[in-house]
Amino acid sequence: MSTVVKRSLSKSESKLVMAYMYVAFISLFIGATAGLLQTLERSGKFTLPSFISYYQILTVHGVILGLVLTTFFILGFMLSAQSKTTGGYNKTERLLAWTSFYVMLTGVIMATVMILMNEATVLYTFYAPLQAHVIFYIGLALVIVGSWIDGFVIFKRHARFRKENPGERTPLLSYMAVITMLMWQIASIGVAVTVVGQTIPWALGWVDGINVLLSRTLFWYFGHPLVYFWLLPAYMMWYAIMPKIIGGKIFSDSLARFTFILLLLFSIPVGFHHQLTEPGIDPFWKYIQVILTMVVVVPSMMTAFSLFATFEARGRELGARGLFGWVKKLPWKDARFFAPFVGMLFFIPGGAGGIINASNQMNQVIHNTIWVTGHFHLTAATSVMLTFFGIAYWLIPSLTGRQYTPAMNRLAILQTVLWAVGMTIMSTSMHWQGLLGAPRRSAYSEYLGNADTAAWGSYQIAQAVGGSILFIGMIVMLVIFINLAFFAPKGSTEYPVAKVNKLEAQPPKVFENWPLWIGLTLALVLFAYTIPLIDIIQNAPPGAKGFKLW
Ligand code: HAS
Repeated sequence: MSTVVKRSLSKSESKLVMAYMYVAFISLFIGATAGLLQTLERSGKFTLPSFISYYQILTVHGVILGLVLTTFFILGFMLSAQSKTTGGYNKTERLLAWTSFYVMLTGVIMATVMILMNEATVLYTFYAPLQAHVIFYIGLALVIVGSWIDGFVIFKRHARFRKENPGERTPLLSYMAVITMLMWQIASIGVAVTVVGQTIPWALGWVDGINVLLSRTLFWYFGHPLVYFWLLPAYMMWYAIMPKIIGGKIFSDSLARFTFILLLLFSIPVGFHHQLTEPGIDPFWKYIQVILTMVVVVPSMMTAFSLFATFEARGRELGARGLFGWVKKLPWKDARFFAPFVGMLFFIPGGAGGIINASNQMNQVIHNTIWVTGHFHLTAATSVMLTFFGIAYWLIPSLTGRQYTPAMNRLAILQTVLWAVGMTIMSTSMHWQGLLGAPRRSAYSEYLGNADTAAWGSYQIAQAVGGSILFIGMIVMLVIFINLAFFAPKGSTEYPVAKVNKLEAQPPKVFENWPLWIGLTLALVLFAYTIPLIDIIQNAPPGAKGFKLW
């Protein structure tokens, strides 16, 4: 009997999305291997070979995981979700998406070669006055410009859907992809300005100075929305795909759209919460941006509420009783549910840590300590990554026309457990060691001879243990990916998209009023940044004025 091979997208679009996925999973391997080496070096028990420096490895880890894996996975996933729910791309849109892919890939290769040649050991934030080879900066600029092209594909397809289906509700996943890319485009202008206007001329020797504070401020104008660029696709999965996996319905389509609007408005004007300890920025504007940071916590709280409601409603539908009876009714043995769910659980302490970070006085305690590294390993490396892994379990076989087999599902459950255990050990010890004052981004967090630092060594060993478990988890993930891409039995796997509750009214028309939301976003950005930026430029020290304004 022949098996029916059915892809969730057309063959050409499956190929397109898979191209993004290959880059993402190769990046996972390179970046996570660098991570293992870091934890081993920090443990004080291993020494890297003399031709590799700790900071070079740390740059590989940050750039390849934080910028390359995420960007390729996210764009691939969003293209797939939009194509699935709008009815596919036309030839021009596909061509543009391929152009975007190749522009980004060229940039990645340029940046990676420079890092490997030790010409760009500047970490993923490439703070001046650390200086890299100009090819590294041009490479990063290409990644950004390439991603913009995909953004335009997503905007264009959404607009085409509205034109072709007047009066109809736009698909939720397409709407969310538009918001994510709008946020990304507006935010990445900051990093593009600093790279093109400041860093490249400086790296080429055209100017002999750089306004460091300005470059850091433009970086963090982009840096916080960058972390939301990682989070929003996970939210897309939690809101619009997870309900289908558990057999339920979207709790509220309008609430989900409203959450994304709030995330667009408030994700950008908050970069100063990464610069609370930096001199040269007026405390009043730091205070304003801390308030805005607390505002951007609200849509995440709304998301938590919405998810609880989705789970509870489904549990009760299946006959659950009592306050928490619904927990038992969730499909614990299905890794497509289990992996993202564990990601959500980790987001509770991860989010709480973020609120601590953003609270000015507490930030003085944890800033530049390894606590911060613990924070983003909970949020980005667990909540987001486990969700991305959970997506990969069905997305890859659905694109390659293969089956998600029970054997792979068991391996995926094991992967989730390994990741959760490894991350609990590593991240908890990072948080504790950070509270004891251990610095981040340093290979030298050794015992310094006083009571506080006496315990550092044991925390570092715990981090190496956690890091090693994570490394095994990464290998298991790659085994699953390779199996689902090339070896799983031919067949079909569902691309799960949840339906809206029939009783729910149409979302308010104003949600599609893009000039309004873009205008409000820009207004908030101008409010939060205009005066401090003028201040930073006007009061720059003489050496920082190499390039007149910059
Ligand atoms: Fe952060 C530093 C503040 C979220 C990533 N953050 C970083 C850095 C990274 C990062 C990479 O204010 C380091 C950058 C560097 O290299 O220097 N962060 C926040 C705040 C939030 C936050 C307020 N961060 C994230 C997310 C990230 C991320 C998300 C990646 C994806 N962060 C900071 C600050 C710093 C910082 C300061 C600078 C520190 C310094 O001094 O350097 C918030 O958005 C968090 C809101 C989240 C919540 C949680 C909601 C919970 C949900 C799950 C529900 C669970 C369910 C399941 C339903 C309020 C949605 C439960 C079921 C049961 C049965 C129980």
